[in-house]
Amino acid sequence: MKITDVKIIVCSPGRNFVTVKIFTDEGLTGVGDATLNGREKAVVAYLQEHLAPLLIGRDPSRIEDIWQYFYKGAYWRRGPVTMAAIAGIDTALWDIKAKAANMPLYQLLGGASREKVLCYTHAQGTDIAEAVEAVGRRIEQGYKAIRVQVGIPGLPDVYGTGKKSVTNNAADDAFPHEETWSTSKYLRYVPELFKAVREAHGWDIELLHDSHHRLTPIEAARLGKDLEFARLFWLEDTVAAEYQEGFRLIRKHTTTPLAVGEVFNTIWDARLLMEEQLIDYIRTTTVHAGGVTAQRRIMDFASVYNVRTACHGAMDMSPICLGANLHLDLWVPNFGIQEYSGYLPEILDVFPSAWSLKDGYLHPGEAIGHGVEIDEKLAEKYPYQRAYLPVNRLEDGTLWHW
Ligand code: EZ4
Ligand code: CO
Repeated sequence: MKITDVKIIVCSPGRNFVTVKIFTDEGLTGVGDATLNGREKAVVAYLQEHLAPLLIGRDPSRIEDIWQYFYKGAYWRRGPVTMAAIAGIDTALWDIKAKAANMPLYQLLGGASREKVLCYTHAQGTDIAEAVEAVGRRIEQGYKAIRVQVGIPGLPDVYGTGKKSVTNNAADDAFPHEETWSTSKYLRYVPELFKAVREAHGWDIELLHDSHHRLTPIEAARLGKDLEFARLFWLEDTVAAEYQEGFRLIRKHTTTPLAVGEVFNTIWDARLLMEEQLIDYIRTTTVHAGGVTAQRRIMDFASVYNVRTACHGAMDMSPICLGANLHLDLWVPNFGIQEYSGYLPEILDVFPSAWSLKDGYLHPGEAIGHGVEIDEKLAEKYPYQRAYLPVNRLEDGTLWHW
């Protein structure tokens, strides 16, 4: 088999997605997600100008060699743009390989280790009462694990709670939306949130929380301690993860389980955290960590250190990324949980998907390949819109981590 064409498709059915579609001389095609929220066109240029031309005529079955060729062959390694581009190609190649084998992808990876994939979804409110109600609605929908975020009194809009943060879309004014942050206000309020959620909904539901990179290690340690009573499933992204040694300090102070890694793009970003068992869950995902090939390697490495998997799965990764993740999730022995924030109906129309959700569990489906396609005609109706993730400032104007 030979690769005959590579198409890079950009569409915006509610938010921007970059999709790689690979064509072969035997008529098989494969698709992969290459979306990098807010920097989509950088990945498109990387793919179009540098990678796609080097794929024509290659044997699509040589997935590992193609991965190494683009990773080592660039000389310039790692980074979110490079790795999202490689991921788009790699995921499309696994799709083709599984279709050629006439199997769902999870069968190629080693087969199912479980019947279904536990997921967590999001609930949020501008205040505690609203957040408690939102959790109740999610429980009624059958979810077994819920990430809860709340607005903080005195701060106009906070990560994960307002419309702007949820859509992450700045198309209306073409500048990133700006939020305001105060760590001391946040640290005082969050334990109140989880006290109220436990009082209202009891102990049978798994609860998670995301600090979105905003704390210092000692602040994260305090929050972890203050939340121990609530028995969280995890506390996510407490500190900006460039400073990985900071996790040693957090770990010494709290038994609240820790998750990190949605912005990681290689196995090396997670090495120290895993080797020293400083985290409990690794949040890398196929699109941002270099595709199925690289994500599988990270998952295997994690298993050596009792770290469990927890693929990032917010709406700004396309249903193709979720589909690929679900095949890995169904196979991986050290599975933890899969994030699922749901998709707008327009997105699901553009990306017909074999995966399904039932009673708080996902399943990749039995379609051959990874089971997600793109409706190119429909995608054309949703042209790219320039959009950014928000930025975040302290009350005195200092630019902070979003
Ligand atoms: O902010 O996907 O755990 N999920 C998250 C997400 C991220 C966005 C960034 O692109 O933190 O909501
Ligand atoms: Co997160």
